[in-house]
Amino acid sequence: MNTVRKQLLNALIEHGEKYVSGEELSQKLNVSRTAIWKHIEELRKEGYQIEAVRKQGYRIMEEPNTLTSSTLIPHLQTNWLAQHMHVYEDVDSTQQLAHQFAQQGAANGTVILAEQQNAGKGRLGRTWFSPKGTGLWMSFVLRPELALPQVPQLTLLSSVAVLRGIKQVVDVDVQIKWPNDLLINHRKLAGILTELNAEADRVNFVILGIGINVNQKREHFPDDLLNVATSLCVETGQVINRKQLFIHIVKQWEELYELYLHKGFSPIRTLWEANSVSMGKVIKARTTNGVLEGIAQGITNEGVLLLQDSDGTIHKIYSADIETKW
Ligand code: BTX
Repeated sequence: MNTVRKQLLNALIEHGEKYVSGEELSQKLNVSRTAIWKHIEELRKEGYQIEAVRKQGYRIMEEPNTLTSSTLIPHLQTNWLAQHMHVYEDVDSTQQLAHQFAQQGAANGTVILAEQQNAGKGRLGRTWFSPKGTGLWMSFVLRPELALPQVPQLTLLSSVAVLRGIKQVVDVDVQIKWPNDLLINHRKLAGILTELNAEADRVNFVILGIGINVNQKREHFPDDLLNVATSLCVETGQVINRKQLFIHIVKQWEELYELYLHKGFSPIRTLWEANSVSMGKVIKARTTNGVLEGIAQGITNEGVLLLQDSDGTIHKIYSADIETKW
């Protein structure tokens, strides 16, 4: 977006419901009142509903419902996360693009967001259903100074951040399932995919993918997901403002990450355990070495899941799919 238009948009957003006069805007941005009027027309073409009242000025009535960097960035409450954004209509996978951006030197905290993914990625070669305009499908480029074994902690941190961001926007009972799912009423609301680009002992970058079902109706899900997936709209009956959700999630993410950098994983672990669906319950863990059954005891400071089997032996689970027995 043109710089003057960006400044104009920021000025209108700052004034919220109050009018700001063409005169004041023209002085502030150092352009003529005719130029202000032309930029207002361009913003209207982008979907902003801007009211103009004689002798009072302009104000924004409604912002476009689509996600664009110009509609998101002015509202961000972060210092670095999402301050650089690339937003697309239609992509194969935001993960793929984020890897490319990271290889080309994208800054820490760059976010890639898409309205639709045609080949959304889950873990272990699985796919992630990402229909147009109804979810948040995004990937963060992160350049953390972490040792390799610490990287899975970022998945757990992300589940807490997404949960907290959701709760800021809508009153709903979300729970975390180790390692990477958010559930409502035992159905999958969101998934997190952490991918790593590293050398033997050094992290080059992490691409952290977050997929959240926001405004899908039940009938929008394909048959194979009908009984396993859900969306915020299905659970609450409300259409949720995706922009607000995004803004709160990135804010929570940045705050928790700063906490993590200063205080380590322990406070994140406490928050994670407090919101986990499986702690203290009997679970089945399908690992690459077979199936283990027992009680989920907690997670370690490395983010590893502890499972106690019927003999009392504690197993450390590094990677698995978990089934919880209700
Ligand atoms: P996962 O492997 O834990 O979950 C994938 C499984 O979840 C699928 O096999 C299917 O059963 C189910 N599933 C697929 N789509 C959905 C959906 N929309 N809602 C609920 N359940 C579903 C979880 O992997 C990690 C997903 C990360 C997705 C994000 S979106 C932005 C970024 N870009 C990208 O390509 N992936 C990530």
